[in-house]
Amino acid sequence: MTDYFPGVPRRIEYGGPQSRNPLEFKHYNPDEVVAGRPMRDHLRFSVVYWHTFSNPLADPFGVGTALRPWDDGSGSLENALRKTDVAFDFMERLGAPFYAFHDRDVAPEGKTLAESNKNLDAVVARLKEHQQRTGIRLLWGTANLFSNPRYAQGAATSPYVDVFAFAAAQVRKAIEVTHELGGAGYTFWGGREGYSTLLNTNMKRELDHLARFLHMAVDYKKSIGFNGPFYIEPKPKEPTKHQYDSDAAACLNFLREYGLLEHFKLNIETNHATLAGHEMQHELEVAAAAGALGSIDANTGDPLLGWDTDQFPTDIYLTTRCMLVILKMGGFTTGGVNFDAKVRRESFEPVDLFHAHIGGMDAFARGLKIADAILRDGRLDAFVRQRYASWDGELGRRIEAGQTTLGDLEAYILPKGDVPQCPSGRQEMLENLINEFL
Ligand code: XLS
Ligand code: NI
Ligand code: NI
Repeated sequence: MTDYFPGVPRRIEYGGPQSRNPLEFKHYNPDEVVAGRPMRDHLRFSVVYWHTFSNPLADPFGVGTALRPWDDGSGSLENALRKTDVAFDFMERLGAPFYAFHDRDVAPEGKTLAESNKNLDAVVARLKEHQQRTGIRLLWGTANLFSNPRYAQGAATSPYVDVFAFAAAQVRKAIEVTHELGGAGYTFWGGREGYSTLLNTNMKRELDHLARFLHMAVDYKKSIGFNGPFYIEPKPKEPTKHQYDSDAAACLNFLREYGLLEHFKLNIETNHATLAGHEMQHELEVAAAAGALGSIDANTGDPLLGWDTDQFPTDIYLTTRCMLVILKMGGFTTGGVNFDAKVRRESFEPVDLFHAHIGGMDAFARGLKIADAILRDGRLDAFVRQRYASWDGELGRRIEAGQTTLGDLEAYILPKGDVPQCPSGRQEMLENLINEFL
């Protein structure tokens, strides 16, 4: 096979923090044990097919700039097959243990659903060979229910029943091939499941349909013996004005309301959290508190651009806070750190794909080491424990156990007159404490 990455070594090595080689890891050392597990198993890095191998780097003001010499832009099956070879070459050099794809990233859409399925089967056979040869695994699969014009008004929430049926058939196939490839999970991102205006929208009916759609997916998953979790990926807007899966709390409420919670976890994406007006740590904690933190789409936005710029994460403060939540929940099981991120339009060369992933992997490796050090140090946790210590007394325990009434609490507090001054929250001290470890 042609070497499409000249100058890039067959394997990106760990050079250590002193290395000045842009094609070496400074912090990601896959075999190094942190908090009882090798870094590789903590982080479970995954490369996304769509941004890394299928994104031409266009923006609303200009065409794609990406130089991808292996891609003839033809949309032929042959081109798609060649792309799989390059994708696995890339992932092998990077040492990424996982990847993720949409059905339409890997195989061209045909004129009919049957033709699209046939294309997909051909590519999946090749992906399977590559997986077996390299040991690289599928973190999750998904269906693209947003690019084709038929989905302009939604897929599972389309006002038109034939569109719903088409989407259902497409998802059936996407779950089937995910299972065929041994995928660890399957993701639903509701790209166009929302609205542009409520004037033409029956929201209640659309939400009922979405729930029916997901229930059928659960039934199908059981019928073929696919045991991986389903993930919902929250995002509040873009492309629609309002997406129903707007944030972690909204997703959890929807899943509970429709009796779907036991079948789903959440796949939390940093830039989506920002668009929802939350910090990533907030979204992770909401999901983790519900026992539903499944996986993350690791990227970041630009604070000065209010859209889903999907940049590679390089901010150590951000990755540290992600890893604090993930370590505290005991680490990933089926999920991982999936780079749903793209290089900038200005970074159009193939080697930029390496720089981007190496930087993201190093940022998460550092975040992991720093979070582990903060947890071992224990002062942060001790502070939070102490802050709630009054709840560990007799009264707190009784309230938490549901053994008190408002009247009991009135009888308790009345003789005291008022509550004495509460201790300081010490935010600045704790921010400084985190910085000790950075
Ligand atoms: C888009 C989403 C998408 C999902 C997969 O904003 O992040 O890439 O992860 O459909
Ligand atoms: Ni995503
Ligand atoms: Ni996104």
